[in-house]
Amino acid sequence: KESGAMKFRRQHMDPDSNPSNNSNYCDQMMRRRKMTEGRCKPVNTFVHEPLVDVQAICLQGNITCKNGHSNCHKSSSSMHITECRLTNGSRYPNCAYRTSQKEKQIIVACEGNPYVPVHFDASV
Ligand code: T3P
Repeated sequence: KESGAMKFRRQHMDPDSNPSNNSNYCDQMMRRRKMTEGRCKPVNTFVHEPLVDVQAICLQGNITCKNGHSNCHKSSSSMHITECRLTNGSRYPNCAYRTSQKEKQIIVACEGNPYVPVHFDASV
């Protein structure tokens, strides 16, 4: 079965690619990473940094998550990310996304032992 840590890596980690000039990145990746099955996931962020650097966020600034839980952590450095946002006219099963590249600090929720990312809360 897929653990929370595995799900985070599937949905949010893409260390080895830089989508810079590929406007189809989100259409391809959202499908490849199985976020267009059953419904189109409305918003999803991919992080283009080494896994160890993203895991290290769990040891960085502790803050409250959007859901009120206290296990969120904000990266001390900004990170290369791609935000995928469902386009207005897009209807399941034809999930169409806008691809935007950003450099922002990210906030993740961490759980378990080892204490690793299991949810992407926001970028700031
Ligand atoms: P997950 O909990 O599986 O990481 O908030 C609902 C989902 O939207 C959540 O999925 C994370 C995702 N999301 C992003 O990936 N990027 C964002 O900037 C925001 C606000 C949400």
